[in-house]
Amino acid sequence: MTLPAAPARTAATELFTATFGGEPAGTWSAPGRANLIGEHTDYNDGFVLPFAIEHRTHVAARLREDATAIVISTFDGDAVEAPLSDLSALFPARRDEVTEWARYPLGIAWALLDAARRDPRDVPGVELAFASDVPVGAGLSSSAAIEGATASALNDLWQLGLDRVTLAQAGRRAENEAVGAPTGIMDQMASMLGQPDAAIFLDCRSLETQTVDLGFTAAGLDLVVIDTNVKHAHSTGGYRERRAACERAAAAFGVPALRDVSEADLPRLAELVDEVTFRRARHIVTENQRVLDTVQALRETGPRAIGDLLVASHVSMRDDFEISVPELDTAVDAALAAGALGARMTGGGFGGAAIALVEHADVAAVTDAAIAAFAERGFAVPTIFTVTPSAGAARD
Ligand code: GAF
Repeated sequence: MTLPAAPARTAATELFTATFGGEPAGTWSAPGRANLIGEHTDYNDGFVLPFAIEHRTHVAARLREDATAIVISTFDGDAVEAPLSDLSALFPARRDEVTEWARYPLGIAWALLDAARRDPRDVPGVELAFASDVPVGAGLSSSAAIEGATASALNDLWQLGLDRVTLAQAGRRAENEAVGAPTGIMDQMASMLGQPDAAIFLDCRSLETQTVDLGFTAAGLDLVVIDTNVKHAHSTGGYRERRAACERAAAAFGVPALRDVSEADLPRLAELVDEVTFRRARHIVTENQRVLDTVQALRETGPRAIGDLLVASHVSMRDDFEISVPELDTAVDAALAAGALGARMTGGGFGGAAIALVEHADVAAVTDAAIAAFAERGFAVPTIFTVTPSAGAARD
């Protein structure tokens, strides 16, 4: 598929030429994602409904004569170099020796070779130059975009023949073991499998997916992102702690994952765990049901029917899972007060962005309301833009 030339694509190519000389063999790209609903359900074997956005990370890439991987990006000036045969010693044990951003592409190289059962000595080295227009730390998964772009490029250049789900699994492994963030697989699947004007309904246990038409444009709606500019990182405490609470609750209930607990089971679970652990679990159990209800509402009625589900999801994250921050609550409240049909924080939480489903004619009012509400509370100015459900990873 041919994508229109994006500024980041040009920047990646220019960085490639300035660093390595000559032309890349090609450029590949993968998108960030917004999650419509289904938060923290992925690592509980549950359901999610994300969609890829038009913001992409591009990589200009070429094989080398030797067996070295060299990566460079516009977001961190210095090139990072590693012999391919060293990758399995570096990851995961010695990942701290690798510059933080470079753990993503080098981690992908490691995870892909392992998934393809290829000896690193049997593949040529690579030169990779990255540029991105996915906002970093905004909860729009800039990390899955780097992983997806790298995985697509290396899968083609090394002729590994891996399918998209396997590429997504390699991305998650790189994120978990090479970067050290204990995330689920939602972001990588959304970035690999995204479709224009549709969300990806993913069962995180079976990894089966269905495409769900969103039809925002046809319904006269826009999906507005309100990036609070409060940065978050999932390798740090809060995300890990929430995950541990979910695992505790599942173990207390005697099931492999909270996917196996229904709303009817909640009173019994309440007797088995402490109050905080119970609320963490209740978020997951009710959020799984909200994903199923959202898919049904989209299919049977259309996007105007999902506003209340988005709001209920936010309330659950704010009060039960406690991963919102005042800036996200302010964004959601301001958007709703200005007429949004629904709004919620998106992504892992502790910062990042909220999304709001808004009548096309109300986008300016929602934008103004959010900016005014942030100013009133003395918060940093939010970055506000609309996103369009877009295609997944591809050779450009
Ligand atoms: C982050 C993680 F990377 C995802 O796997 C998911 O858990 C999400 O937070 C919360 O839904 O984006």
